[in-house]
Amino acid sequence: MSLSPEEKAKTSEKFEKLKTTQRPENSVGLSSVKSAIGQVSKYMNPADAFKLALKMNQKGGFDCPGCAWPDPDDERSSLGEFCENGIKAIAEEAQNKTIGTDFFAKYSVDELASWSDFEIGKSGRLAEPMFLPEGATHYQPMSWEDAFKKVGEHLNALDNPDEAAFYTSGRTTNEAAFLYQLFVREFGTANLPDCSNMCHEASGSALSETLGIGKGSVTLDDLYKAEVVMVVGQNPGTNHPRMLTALEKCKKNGGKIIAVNPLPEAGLIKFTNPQNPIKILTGGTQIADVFVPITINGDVAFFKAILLRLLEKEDVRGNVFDKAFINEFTQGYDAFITDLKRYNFDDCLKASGVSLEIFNDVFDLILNNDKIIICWAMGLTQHENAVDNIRELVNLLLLKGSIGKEGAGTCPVRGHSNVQGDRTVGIWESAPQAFLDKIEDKYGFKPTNKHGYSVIDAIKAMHEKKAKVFFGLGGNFISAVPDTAYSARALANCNLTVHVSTKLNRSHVVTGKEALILPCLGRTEKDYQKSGVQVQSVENSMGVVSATKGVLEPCSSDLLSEVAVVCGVAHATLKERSKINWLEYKDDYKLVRDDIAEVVDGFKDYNKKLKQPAGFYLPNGARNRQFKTKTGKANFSINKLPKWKLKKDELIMMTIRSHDQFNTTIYGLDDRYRGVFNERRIIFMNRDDMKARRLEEQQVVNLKSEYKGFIREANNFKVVGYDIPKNCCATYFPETNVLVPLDSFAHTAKTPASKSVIIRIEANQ
Ligand SMILES: Nc1nc2c(c(=O)[nH]1)N[C@H]1C(S)=C(S)[C@@H](COP(=O)(O)OP(=O)(O)OC[C@H]3O[C@@H](n4cnc5c(=O)[nH]c(N)nc54)[C@H](O)[C@@H]3O)O[C@H]1N2
Ligand SMILES: Nc1nc2c(c(=O)[nH]1)N[C@H]1C(S)=C(S)[C@@H](COP(=O)(O)OP(=O)(O)OC[C@H]3O[C@@H](n4cnc5c(=O)[nH]c(N)nc54)[C@H](O)[C@@H]3O)O[C@H]1N2
Ligand SMILES: [Mo]
Repeated sequence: MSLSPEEKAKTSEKFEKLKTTQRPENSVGLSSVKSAIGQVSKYMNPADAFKLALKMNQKGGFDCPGCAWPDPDDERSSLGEFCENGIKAIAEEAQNKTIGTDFFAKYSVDELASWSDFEIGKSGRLAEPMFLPEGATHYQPMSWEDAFKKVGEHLNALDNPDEAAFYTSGRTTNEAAFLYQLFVREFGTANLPDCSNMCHEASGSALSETLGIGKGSVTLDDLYKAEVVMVVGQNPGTNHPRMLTALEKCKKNGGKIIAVNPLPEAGLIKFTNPQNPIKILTGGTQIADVFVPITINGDVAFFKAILLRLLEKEDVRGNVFDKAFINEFTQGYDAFITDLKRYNFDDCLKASGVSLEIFNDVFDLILNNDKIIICWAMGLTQHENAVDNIRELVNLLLLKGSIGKEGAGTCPVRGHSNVQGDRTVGIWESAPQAFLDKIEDKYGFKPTNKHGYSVIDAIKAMHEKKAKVFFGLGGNFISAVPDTAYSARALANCNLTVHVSTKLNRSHVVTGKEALILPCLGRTEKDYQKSGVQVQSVENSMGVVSATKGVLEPCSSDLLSEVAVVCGVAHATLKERSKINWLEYKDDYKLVRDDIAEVVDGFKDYNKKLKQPAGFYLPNGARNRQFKTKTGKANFSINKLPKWKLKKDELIMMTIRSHDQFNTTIYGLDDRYRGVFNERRIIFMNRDDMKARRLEEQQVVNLKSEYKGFIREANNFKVVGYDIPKNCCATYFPETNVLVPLDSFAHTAKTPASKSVIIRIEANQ
């Protein structure tokens, strides 16, 4: 009997051997060097590892495939911009073990589905194209030519191009992403869901509306010069370790750091720079000057409390707000102040869960400084009111005039290494008309101006059988998206699912009637094409575009680059009806960049500028106080206090990353900085909440989420008592994605509310 899609999509419920210890105060340092070496030696020969370490994030080397934190423009450490989790990301990709015909003949799709995500990830690099025929139990090999033909046949058999959805994950380079969206638009749809829909979409929505650009405004240099940096809803010690070096530099220059987070995350509390041997021996820097243990989704309330107090002071002193800035550059101030006065400070502070004492520490820093930077990540973007979270922090920056000047501004810290670049070059289901017009001018076809599917729309469309072909350029759709069971059924409804991937993942086993796995080169590998080894490019979190070039030989001779895959699929699908010579681009990626230079703002002389060792900055209006909004000014916004309430027994749950994972890729089973070892099926709980429910440490529980009358379940989790505010709890993504309702998402942006899932806990006898 074959497993149902819902069963295949479920993470393994098997327990490992959980061990917990006291949460360590220090992060990074010697233990991280050890952990990284351990990870590398599992997979790679030492000579390759050394070569990679020297080239990672170096000028002329390759861009780390991990996070999107920028590299310093000038001095870079000679040991590579070392980062434990960066090393893990490249070790994961640059491994020697490969899988192909024999592996897939041995293991059926059902058997692979029964493995844990950790086991799936360990199997090795995908080495040849594989095809799963309808009704078959095993994948079988297929030539590239036949695979392209297969995709083309399915796409051309659709009644309408809108019956296909083309997903992108944020590792895709600018060159591949630009060609991909060009193909999709020429094919005739704007169905371009991407990982940013689940990530920083809420930031993009809020920032575009208020400041006229969906990206952050600061540079690394600003971070060094800020007087106050707030790090809100972000765990840099694990997810952006090199950011700690920038925060450390800011502190050295006299800056103060405020961490706003339900958890006392290790990197924020203490940090030892791994490139500084003296510090490793003597202990690290205390990074956060003030730690604010906010309740989950208490951020609008917390910001409102700050805004209210500022207004009180302004009324008395008259010099708290930057009136010159407000008058010249903003719009909506009066309406904003009128609305703010409807709220009461005590109510707001209470809703945030923060004590008055801690609030006062934060308030003093905000009141007395105006070079303020606010950094944030998923802790703010994955709520129903995520857009409000970000608009409210923008209100604070606007009042203080803390934008578009040195040491001040917005800093949404991006996830995937090129998620920002992908959007810049056109991976956007609702791209602006001006961009579509430029495509029309250049290529002579008219791209649809209908908005396409975002991730949530695509899942619904597949579920309703309105979309019948799913194509994924990178990523692990089924494990990344919310509402796993519903989404699995959606994928299974498709006629064809296709994944362009480096590694095996769960999406390869939760398939449509037919399925293809198309293996591609990773960032670390040399990309040989007719004109020689290709350079590609990526954009980091601060809008710097730089070159990336692989240094290792490809792990299999049967891999294609993402660019070549896109060109192959486009050619096989569009054939003579295309206005574009698809096969030309893959021979020389400079041609792609010449096109990008013509179509996308800010890329003039792209090929030439890419030769600058540290890359080049894209234009950024907010950085220069040129706010390209509908009003031509920076807009104050009016945001309601979120009204969610917990019923008796309910908790609010955030789904977060452990220290040993990159999104759905599980490197290991430890979460060292939180003192958790050898287990991922855990739930972090406040000890009083445990007592009230008579739950013991390590007791096994089942989790239930009820949303609009529908109950979702995830079973077998062990309770871990932790320093987390009352009524809050945390579990790891993707194990609990099954609990995240598809209909619970951020207004305007449709980012799934993965950080505010309301659950109940039941003891499992
Ligand atoms: N090693 C590694 N690096 C990565 C990734 C990875 O998985 N592994 N993923 C990459 C990607 S795609 C992304 S988007 C980023 C993600 O980077 P993060 O956003 O740092 O990742 P999360 O684990 O989702 O952590 C969210 C943080 O927000 C806090 N939080 C949750 N809810 C709230 C809230 O309501 N309010 C506040 N103030 N805080 C809250 C959590 O306690 C946690 O510290 O990292 C990127 N870098
Ligand atoms: N509950 C919950 N859900 C979440 C989140 C959360 O915090 N909580 N976070 C969300 C966020 S922020 C994000 S960004 C998404 C991530 O969603 P995705 O981007 O879809 O997921 P990843 O796990 O990053 O994708 C990993 C896969 O990408 C493939 N891959 C790796 N490198 C390459 C490459 O160079 N090229 C190609 N073609 N493939 C490659 C490998 O096969 C690997 O298995 O998940 C979202 N889902
Ligand atoms: Mo992300």
